[in-house]
Amino acid sequence: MRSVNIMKKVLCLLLAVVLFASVPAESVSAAVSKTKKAATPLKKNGQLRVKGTTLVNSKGKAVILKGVSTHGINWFPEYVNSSAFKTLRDSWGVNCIRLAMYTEEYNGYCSGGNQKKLRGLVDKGVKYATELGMYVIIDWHILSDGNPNRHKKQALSFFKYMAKKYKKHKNVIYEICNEPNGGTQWKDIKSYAKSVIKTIRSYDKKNIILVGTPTWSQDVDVVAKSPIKGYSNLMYTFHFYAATHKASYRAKVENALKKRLPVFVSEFGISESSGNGKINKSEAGKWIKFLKKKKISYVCWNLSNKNESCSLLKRTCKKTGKFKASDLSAAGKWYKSQ
Ligand code: IDC
Repeated sequence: MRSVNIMKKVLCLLLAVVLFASVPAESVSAAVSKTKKAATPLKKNGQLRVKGTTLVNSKGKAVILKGVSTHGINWFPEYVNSSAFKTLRDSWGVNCIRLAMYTEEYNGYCSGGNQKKLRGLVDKGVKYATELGMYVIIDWHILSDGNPNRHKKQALSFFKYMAKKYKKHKNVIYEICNEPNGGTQWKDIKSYAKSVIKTIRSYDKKNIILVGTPTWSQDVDVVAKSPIKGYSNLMYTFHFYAATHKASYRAKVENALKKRLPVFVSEFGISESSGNGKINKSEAGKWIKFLKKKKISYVCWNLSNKNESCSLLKRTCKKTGKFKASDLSAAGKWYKSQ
């Protein structure tokens, strides 16, 4: 009786081995890639925090966010959709979306735009990113308004709304002022930032907050001399456009890192700083190599088909998702290949 049982077991085992060996290699790799797909960027990394100058995941391991920024969501709301984000995640390897909401330009949040509608767009963007397990930056995109204090009251109520709503989301990042400019000094930005950070932190204790720096978010070296004290998980933004900003700007970042300032590139392009003109792939390559070496996260401007060389889509591309190689601009092709 016992030997019959053993025989049965041996036969079963043999059968299993034969069956496994006959499964075509493709379906094994399909199954593997399916499990890989299931592990979204968010599942893999969970709650992010800042350790020293680096962004780390829930296990304390360094993580680099590689993102794409929308154009202004008030100009190009059509790209805030799940299919676009999914394409970026699955075929570009993007793990972070930046939702740029202009405050001043073209019906911006503080210049006559429909605030309820704009908040709704941000909410939609956060929802899609969350469903896809991607990180998402809520960007208060000051630009021609120069000094963030100009719309400080509105910023406080906007971030109060967002932080209250997203305090339990592990994938939300707040960017409180895109690019201070027009001679706005660090001390002015710092005082604005302290108020906004205090408001955010009274609801959301953990998520990363990105603080803009003087001169279109480039003077990280200046900020490094007197960073904001008393809060954790703050990072400072550095922006560059590769055809304009080269080695001397990398030196500014190095300088800031040496002084232990956590830096995050929440916007860059490979065109000139106007967003147009030539693109410079070789300089862009140097930047990416540098950022990877320093473990700095980066987000590329921008997902739209606007007729500008910084746009990632061709002017003729009318699609708002499922982009193919033929839909991409030169900048888009370059970024996807990274
Ligand atoms: C540009 C857009 C362009 C728009 C302009 C508004 O690409 O379509 O007309 O803003 O003034 C930045 C800004 C970002 C700029 C971008 C390119 O953060 O808003 O977008 N840029 O000029 N800083 C440096 C370059």
